[in-house]
Formats: sequence, structure tokens, C-alpha cells
Amino acid sequence: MTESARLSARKSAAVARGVATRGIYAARAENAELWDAEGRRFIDFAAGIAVNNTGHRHPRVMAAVAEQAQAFTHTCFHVAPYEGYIALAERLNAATPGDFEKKTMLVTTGAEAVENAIKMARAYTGRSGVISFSGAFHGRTLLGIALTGKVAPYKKGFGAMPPEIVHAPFPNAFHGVTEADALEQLERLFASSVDPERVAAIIIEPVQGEGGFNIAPAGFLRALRDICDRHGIVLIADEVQAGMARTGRMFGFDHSGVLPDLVTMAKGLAGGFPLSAVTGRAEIVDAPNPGGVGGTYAGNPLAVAAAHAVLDVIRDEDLCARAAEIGEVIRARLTQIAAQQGMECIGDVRGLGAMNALELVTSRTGNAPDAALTAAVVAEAEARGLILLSCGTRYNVIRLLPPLTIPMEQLHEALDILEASIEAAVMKKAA
Ligand code: PLZ
Repeated sequence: MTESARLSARKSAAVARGVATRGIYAARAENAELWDAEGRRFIDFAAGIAVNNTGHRHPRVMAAVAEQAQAFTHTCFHVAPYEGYIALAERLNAATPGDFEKKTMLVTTGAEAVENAIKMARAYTGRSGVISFSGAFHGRTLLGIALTGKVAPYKKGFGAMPPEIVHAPFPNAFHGVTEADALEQLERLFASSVDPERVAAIIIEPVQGEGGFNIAPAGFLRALRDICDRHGIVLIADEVQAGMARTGRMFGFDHSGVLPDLVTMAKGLAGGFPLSAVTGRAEIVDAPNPGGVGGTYAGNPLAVAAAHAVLDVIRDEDLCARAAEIGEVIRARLTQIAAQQGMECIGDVRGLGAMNALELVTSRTGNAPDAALTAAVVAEAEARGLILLSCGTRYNVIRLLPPLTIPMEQLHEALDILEASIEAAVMKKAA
């Protein structure tokens, strides 16, 4: 029995069944590589689900955390606040889109950032409704799953969702939903389901992550901004997956020039340490009364120290430019693979910066999903030493999330493995 098999058996016996896992038991990791319990080496195209944008164990992140650990690791910011939190708020206020007055609160997970953004929007507007989108993912808390635009597995079995949350269609050219369709449907929702004057917030990912790497068109974001201005609605950019240099700009919204009122961040913010943030218009962030928001671990000192180092690395290693550069290498290669004979299963290649995906279909002429082939490619890649993640509401999208610090030769090595894995999966399917 291998060590991984032993761990798998212990996991099945001891860990909640609902916490689904892959079979790669991590032993150590360095930048874009990860070694499992058997010593097998992988190139990591998951990066902890878009968390390790600065790679595993970036030396500057490690040094910052080690230094902070010498001073203190936890005080609770409500009890004994510290400068690092304040300085990080100042940096995030400056880094997020728009040069209006901003404020920040730190929490721990992406879901918590989303929850707090909604609380702020409700407190500010005195309204309770929220519009989110089909295919959206906003976290696994009860409000998070209510906002998430996919029932199974996220909402199934968990009872009544919080009221006044309405899902509008997300524009998706490949699935035949145009920007105009999506806007028309939203207006219809305002006529049939929810009074826009009762809506506190519209929340949207600039590029849907779990939902399939669907890019929100700039025109759509502009139209949402307009609708929000017209009805006094708070526009929330959920940058948990797309933010922190991943798309080739600091934030996904930066590509559109549209200014959200609130931005949620997590994942790439602290290079593997649990930290999230809500940053936005001072008057909205300040709407909850003192004591109305917070948490024991919110803005943990070690994670805050890591985030400062991450922001330094993004600046000093110019990771926005690097994301754009590796994104171009990836898209060129994917486009070339898709054009080859036998690769008709690749229905769509899309991406923004280093957030790229392949959508797999049963035939080039339609968009019928091939979830089985998608799972087979992921498995073939794993057997060849490449960690891939699928996504998409129809389980047929392969997303590529390498660390932005990946050496170029490892990027090419990984793309070779990806190509071989698709070939192998297609061959096995035909056999
Ligand atoms: N908003 C846009 O992508 C987390 C989910 C993993 P947490 N995405 C990965 C899983 O299967 O639970 C995410 C996101 C967007 C919010 C979240 C939630 O962030 O840190 O997982 O709470």
C-alpha cells in the first residue's frame, strides 16, 4: 500500500465526506512545483485555487511571516490593534480602482469578505435585496451559497436560502447569451421579481472562476454601473479569484475601466495565508456601526505580514506584466492545440492574462459539454505530473492557474503535458 493510499483510507474514515478531495497528498512545495507523499513531482497549475500567485513559499513571504512570528502571532485586532493591518488598509485603498476616498476591513476567507461587503451595502442603503449571476461563485457560507449561481453541489440539502437574492444571467458568448440578452433579462427581473429600489447590491466576478472562466464584457460592466447609479445600488466586484495580478492587471475590473463601489479580495492577497479584504468607498465601508463587523482572527498578523510581502513582490517582480506574458504563451499554445486534427473536442479557448481555460465539447459544431472527457484529461495530466482543475457549471472547462512566478521552461513543460493528456484522453474515448 502506498503512503497516499494509507492517507486516503484514514481520510475517508476521519474526515467529513462533504469535503471532497483529490488524491494528491502534499508533502512539500516550492514555487510552481509540488511533491506528494510518494515523492512524485507535479507542476502545480492549481496554485491552491489561484492563491499562490507568488508561488509556493516565496522567500520574501516566508521571511516576512518568520519576522512577524518573532513579535506576535495573534492579539485580535479589536483588542490590541497593530500597524501592519493599518498599513495594509492604506495600501489596498490605494491599489483598488478609483481615486475616491476609500477604507478597508480585513477578514479571513473569501466568503467572509463577500458577507461583509453585502452587510456594508445593506447598512449603507437600508435595503436588503441582492442581484448576483448565474454561474457565480461567492463562497460556502449560507449567504455565500445563496449568492452562488449553481445549485448542486453547493446549495443542495442545505435548506432555505436567505431571501431577496435574485440571479440574473451572466453573458456568455459561447453559450449564446449575448450582453444584450443578459441586460434585457435583468430589466425583466426588475419588472417581475425584485423592485430595484429594494436592491442593496449587485455582485459580480469580472471573470467567473468556479463558473467556468467566463469573462464579463466591459460593456456589460459599464451597463451594470449605469443601473447601479440610476437606482442607488452598490456595485461589488468579487475579485477573490481574478484579483491580485492574475488577469494581467491588479484587478479584473481594471480592464474595463469601470469603478466598483466595493472590492472583495482573498486568495492571492496573502500568498497562502488566510486573509481577505473588503475595500471601497469610505462612506459605504463605514456604514456599519462600530462593533457591527469584525472577527477574532480577522486580519491575522502573520497573514497581514504575508500580504505586505505579496504586494511588494507583485510590484518588484512586475507580476502584472508577467501574468500578461505567460497568458499570451498559454493562449497561443492552446489555440495551436485546438487547431490540430483530432482536437475537435476543444470548443473554446478563452482567458484574460494568466486566467485561461479550455471548454471541452462533444462536437466542434455545438456547445454540448463533455464532462467525462474533461475529467479524463484532468486524470491523465495528474498521472503525467501536472495538477489541473476543472470548473464550469457543466463540469467541462479546464482552467489553468499557474503561479505567476513559474519559470518559463516549467510553463512549456506543463503545456506539453497538457497536450499529451488531451491526446491520451481523446484516444481512450475513441477506443
Ligand atoms: N468568491 C470569486 O472564487 C473561492 C472555491 C473552492 P473562500 N473559490 C474557490 C471551493 O470549492 O470551495 C471564491 C471565489 C470567489 C468567493 C470565493 C470564496 O472564497 O476563501 O473559499 O471562502
